Amino acid sequence: MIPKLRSDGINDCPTTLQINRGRSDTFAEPLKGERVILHVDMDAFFASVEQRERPWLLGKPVVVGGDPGKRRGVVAAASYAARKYGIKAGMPLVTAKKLCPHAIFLIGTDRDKYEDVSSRLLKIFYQFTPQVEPCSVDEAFLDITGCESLFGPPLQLAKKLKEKIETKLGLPCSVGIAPNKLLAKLASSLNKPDGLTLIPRDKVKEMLNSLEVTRLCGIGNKAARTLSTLGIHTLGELASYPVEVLKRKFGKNGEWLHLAANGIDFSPVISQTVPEKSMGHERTLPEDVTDPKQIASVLLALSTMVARRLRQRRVRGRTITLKMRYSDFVNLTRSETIAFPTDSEHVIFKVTHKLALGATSGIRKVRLLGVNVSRLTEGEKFFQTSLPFTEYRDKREMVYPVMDRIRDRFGEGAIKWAGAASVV
Ligand code: DCP
Ligand code: CA
Repeated sequence: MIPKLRSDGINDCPTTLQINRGRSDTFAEPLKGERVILHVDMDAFFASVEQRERPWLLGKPVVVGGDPGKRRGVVAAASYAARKYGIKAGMPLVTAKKLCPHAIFLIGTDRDKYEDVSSRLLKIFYQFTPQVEPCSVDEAFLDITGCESLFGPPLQLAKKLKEKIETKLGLPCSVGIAPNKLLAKLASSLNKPDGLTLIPRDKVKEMLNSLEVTRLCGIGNKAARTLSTLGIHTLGELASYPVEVLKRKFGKNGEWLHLAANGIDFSPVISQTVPEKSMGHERTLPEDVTDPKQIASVLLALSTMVARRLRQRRVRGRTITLKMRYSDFVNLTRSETIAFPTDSEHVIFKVTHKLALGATSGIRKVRLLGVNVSRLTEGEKFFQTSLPFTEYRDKREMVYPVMDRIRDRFGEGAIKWAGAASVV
């Protein structure tokens, strides 16, 4: 039986393994004849990067927020010392300040710094296996099946990886090892921070049994509320619940819930390959415009077209570029790189609109507008849906699949957002 998680997220379970430097008896051969998947997740990523630069902040409650104008004043990252006061990501900074007035509040606007760490991290992963699937700015899946002859058993490899990240980048991370991605992701979250957790196939039932359903990536609070009406609170209860009833209640997701609670997941690690370097659309306007509203409506339409193409190719991008040609044929391009890859028209629009506001005077006429998304990565939507709705996600994303299906059936111009120009 797994004891209940303590509020600080540390699990005392004897079948999970907290990293224990100097002890070799924890590195037994666990996963013969199975896929071996690692999930690496940096601990309190933005906060740890800031602490690394100011070592006197190590162990202190550190909160990284954004520029209040830009990020609506929410917590982006909280060090584990800050979390003891109840501070968590997404919380308004004012609330965080009330919970812990003596916390150190930093503004984390230097995205380039975090991205630089992110790409250095990726290079370290590739030293262990070519099968690497980054799934956010500070998380990745690594398929290390068959890597034993080079690095030893999975736990040993994971320990080497953690040590390399610590020596090269000076940052803490948590690693989960399991026979599939779903369980590896769960494992990395069980003993944060600085965790190293293995879920062997023969311990899945035991280790999942008493965990709350929301511990599993893909089961959000809304699903949990519906499940609780069925008397299901733990993964053990979900695993043994009749799948037919789940299907009636959740449609095709019912079957996924059943499989997931039983620790079954066949999704492959999709290593990062970039089929196209960027995707974009541009339009010469029927007449030159100065009105910011008209510019915004064209940008929304172009952002929607680009996002739809990204979704069709199942890729997402992080660098969003606005192109503008003025009536005197002078071209201007402005780019912004966001922390998480996106395929959301509203995220793309938000960025291009902001860039356009900085590049239009209301007097100079604009002749052409273009929207481009680059730094593309492949990946599974499933794991990205765990991101909260912040500047990286938009609630309207929930209707994208429906709108895409309408366009598939009736053509690109069949449906558009209110306020979007007709540019198809
Ligand atoms: N992030 C953000 N806004 C959010 C959530 C996250 O800007 N609402 C940024 C800051 C985080 C980074 O993304 O440091 C990684 O997000 P995680 O969800 O992995 O959270 P942390 O790494 O901060 O903490 P944990 O140790 O729980 O993984
Ligand atoms: Ca993290």
